[in-house]
Amino acid sequence: MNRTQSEALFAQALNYIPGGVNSPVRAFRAVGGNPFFVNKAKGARVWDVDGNELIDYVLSWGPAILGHAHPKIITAVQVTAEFGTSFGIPNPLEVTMAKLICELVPSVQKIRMTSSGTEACMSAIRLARGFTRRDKIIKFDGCYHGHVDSLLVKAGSGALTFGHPDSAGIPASFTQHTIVAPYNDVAALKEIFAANKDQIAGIIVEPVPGNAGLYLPKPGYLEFLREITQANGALLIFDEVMTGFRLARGGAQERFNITPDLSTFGKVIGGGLPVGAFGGRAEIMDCLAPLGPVYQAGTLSGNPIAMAAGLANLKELFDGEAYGKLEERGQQLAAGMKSAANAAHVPMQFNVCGSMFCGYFTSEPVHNVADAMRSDRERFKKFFHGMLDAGVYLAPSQFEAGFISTAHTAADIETTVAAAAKVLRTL
Ligand code: KE4
Repeated sequence: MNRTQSEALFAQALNYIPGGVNSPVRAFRAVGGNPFFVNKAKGARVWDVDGNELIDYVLSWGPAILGHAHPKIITAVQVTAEFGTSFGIPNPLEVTMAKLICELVPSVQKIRMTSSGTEACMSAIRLARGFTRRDKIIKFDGCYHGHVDSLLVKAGSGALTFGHPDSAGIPASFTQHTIVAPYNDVAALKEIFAANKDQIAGIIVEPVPGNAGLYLPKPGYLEFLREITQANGALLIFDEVMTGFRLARGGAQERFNITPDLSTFGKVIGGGLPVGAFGGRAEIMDCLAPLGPVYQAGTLSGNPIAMAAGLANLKELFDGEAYGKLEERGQQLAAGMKSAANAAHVPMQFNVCGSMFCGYFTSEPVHNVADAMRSDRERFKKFFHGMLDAGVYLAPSQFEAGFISTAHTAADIETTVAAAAKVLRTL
């Protein structure tokens, strides 16, 4: 595949941008080779600057749930931008967005917009600490909640990919109140609560972790998290930046029927523009400035264009059969990948939840990050590049989830599986 333009751009980028990228996972460090550059995307496809067409399963890491450049989103952005790009003054779209999310997610009685998922998660844990007047926060190994200083401890996503989950530049004092627990492990969490009686402000968790690949909560596990936080006066914070409005209209909390105290959102609610949000019980949210003592702010929070794009994304999602289609495609991809791996005699675990998925090269099931770390990453690298050369763009790391949009057709999935069948035979 000709990538001359991309190579030239990457060489240039390296002179001005650390690692040539504005976010580490884009750098292909986990799979080798250099990233390609994209300047056009439509539906389930992206085109790189050399004109190569790719079926895209990254979808900007989740926001493009309707596929890229959906006409309703493009129009919403164009029409809104005509009247200004940012006011720093309340605008009607912020109210429309807040009202819609509160209607769709029963656990959210009030919500505050931010400009990224990181900000949303950082603000949610500050709020949990302010509301409970406790300091300790529990997170799970392999889960990623953005590059929040106190949460970059055994993080997932890029941090995990680079194999040193704890980042440089974070004083030990910043993480002394962060406790890391193994995901899907009931006994371990019981011990942690017993050893930290009345000191835990909250648990922040990806209800379906998508930052060490993808694995699911074991049956009853999320219910257990709800019970143990309730019993200990700690808050349950669902980080739904990735799962929100993707795994169901009301997110993972609807799919698994759990009511968290706080939730964070991002990605889909911005329709591809910079956005995040955190929301939950009114008595907790009302601790936020200007009402309460927990400070939180943002110049572009509730930006009118991001709101317009997000509202267009959500409204289009909620009309018609979008969620049925996403479920169908996810099942079709999983079935196809599993049979292709069996036919090629390649051990593969293919985890799927709705329109999120991840294939691990291992014969053992993957229920947590320790299982994920045992997969064959060399095989993953070869598979990634084989699929890329076949015109299919998968996430450039074993420790990332893949995403399907409503623009992915059954034929696209068939094409993907056929390509995988060929590549798997070469592994
Ligand atoms: P942002 O700050 O990147 O908008 O959101 C952080 C975040 C928070 N919570 C969850 C569950 C997330 O998945 C993320 C960000 N996801 C990564 C993909 N694994 C973003 C991609 C990147 O870092 O470039």
